[in-house]
Amino acid sequence: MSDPETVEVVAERVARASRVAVLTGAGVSAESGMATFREPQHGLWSKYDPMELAHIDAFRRDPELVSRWYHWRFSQAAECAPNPGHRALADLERVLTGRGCDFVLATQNIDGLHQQAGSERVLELHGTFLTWRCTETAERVPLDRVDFSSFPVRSASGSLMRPDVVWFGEQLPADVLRRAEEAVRSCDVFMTVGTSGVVWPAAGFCELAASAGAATVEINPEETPVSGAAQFAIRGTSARVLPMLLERIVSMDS
Ligand code: BV8
Repeated sequence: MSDPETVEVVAERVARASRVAVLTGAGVSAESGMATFREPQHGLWSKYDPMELAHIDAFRRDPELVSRWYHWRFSQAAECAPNPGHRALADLERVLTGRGCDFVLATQNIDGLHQQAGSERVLELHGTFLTWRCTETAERVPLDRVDFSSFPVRSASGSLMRPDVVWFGEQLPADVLRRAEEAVRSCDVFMTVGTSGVVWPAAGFCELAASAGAATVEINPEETPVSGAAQFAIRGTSARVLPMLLERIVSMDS
């Protein structure tokens, strides 16, 4: 089936759905200028593997290096704005909830761009780098109140601070994971967008949705390890495909 035909079929499924769940990954932020995990990091950080730096053991071993990496990443993010893909997902949430459809967006991204675009029902599976927290007290501090004058980053009382993200080797927040799995198990349509499908437990969501009887859709320019569990594949970028999908859904009555 060609992409336009697939978009049409998927739009019909979504327009008729009572419950829709979407999972996003770094690919959705790529067209905002955010580097994905799989593409080589630029400049200073090109010699480091993000999968190794985004690990609790890396922070324990070298909190200064890991803190500098996150400082560099959100400094990059400060230049980035939501792209048409983020905005289409925010509009889709508004249209579908306005029609009485239950909509949940679970993201693996930590950049806050979905919320900036207007998405409200967002589950941040892997946390956010827009908040840091004290490793002693777990007190959370917004980015603009964190002291980055020296590294590693410390609180006023001198305790180590860390980004409020979930590192490899750490459990996802239990409540967030429970709500995401609940949405994935009970949805009529599940869309996985801009994710390589290699990071667990999110990597298991497409299979989980399919086995629960949902129509499953992958939106990604490339095939991924979850493509086999996706009933429909739209091989394109999220910034191009999502606005097209939204436009078709809006034109259809529920
Ligand atoms: C846990 C936060 C219990 C920090 C991140 C089962 C089997 C094997 C291993 C495991 C398993 N269960 C658990 C594990 C261990 C581990 C894991 O999954 N390892 C794998 C990788 C081998 N998981 C964990 O540790 C998780 N915790 O399960 O706790 C436990 C613990 C240990 C052992 C057992 C159980 C915690 C995982 C969370 C890690 N934190 N991020 C930070 O961001 O800095 S993950 C991080 O990497 C990102 O959040 C993101 O999720 C991931 C990268 O994935 P993507 O988002 O998909 O990005 P990527 O670059 O890979 O792909 C981009 C895609 O977009 C590509 O497909 C590309 O084609 C596409 N694309 C590009 N441009 C576009 C596009 N698509 C659309 N439009 C475009 N324009």
